[in-house]
Amino acid sequence: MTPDDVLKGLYDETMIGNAPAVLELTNQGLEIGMTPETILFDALIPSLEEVGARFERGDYFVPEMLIAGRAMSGALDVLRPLLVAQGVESIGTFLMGTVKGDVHDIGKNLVNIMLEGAGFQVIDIGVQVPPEKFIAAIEEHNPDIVGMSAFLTTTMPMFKANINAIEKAGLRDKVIIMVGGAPVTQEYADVCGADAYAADAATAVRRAKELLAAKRAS
Ligand code: B1M
Repeated sequence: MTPDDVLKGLYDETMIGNAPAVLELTNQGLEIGMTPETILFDALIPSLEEVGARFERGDYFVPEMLIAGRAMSGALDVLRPLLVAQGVESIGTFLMGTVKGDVHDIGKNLVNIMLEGAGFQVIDIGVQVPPEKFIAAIEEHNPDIVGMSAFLTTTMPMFKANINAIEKAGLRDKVIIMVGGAPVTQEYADVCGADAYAADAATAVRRAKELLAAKRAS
């Protein structure tokens, strides 16, 4: 099998949510020397983007999105240890959650993997996280950065609700707040009062490092 066969197979099998085939192809790709990044960015993510486009056109429904998402998550489990730096000393703590009302977690998990790969200690508090859970986790873990993901236009307002609650709890000055997720924009992040926005996992890592350096310098 050539790398192109693997990429095409991964794209097609993710699209139809064939989790065993996606797992098998991921392992085969790695065996023939493909990088985890190639598998992720040249096959898995484009395939999920097409799944979303089909859903928008009415060609796919929630079950199809669900099984495609599960197939991608299975591959991420294999890629995670390869993308995450081993034995690196933590450069900072990043608390991450998907906001209340939102169950999407693939993008959040990918950002987490990249952050861990860059040396952050990531505390993932899961999906559908209400403001009080963010606050309890900040009090417990004392993170440098709090990350919030939202993937629906209907759940994006939870950023502001969370930030208000963090302010009310007297914790706003202690943490940097970063937001992201498919429908989020820099303008929306500014309106919510977040300190930073990132459109993708690589940018999230870069912004996190910049913000941390600025915080430590001040
Ligand atoms: Co949903 N869904 N979904 N879905 N789903 C989207 C998001 C949608 C865009 C599809 C579409 O219409 N094209 C649409 C939202 C439209 C909108 O509001 N703008 C949508 C909808 C409508 C829904 C439901 C309402 C459908 C319904 O029930 N009628 C429902 C809502 C459920 C809920 O949350 N309450 C729903 C359900 C689901 C499933 C459960 C079936 C499944 C989720 C499985 C899971 O996550 N475990 C699912 C899926 C798979 C998708 C799509 C197809 C794929 C999402 C994904 O994983 N993308 C998605 C379509 C799409 O995005 N094209 C869609 C890959 C991922 C790597 O990218 O998530 O963008 P992304 O993450 C990126 C960046 O956003 C960024 O970095 C990541 C990596 O580069 N990022 C951050 C993310 N978090 C960040 C945080 C940061 C910084 C950057 O700082 C803290």
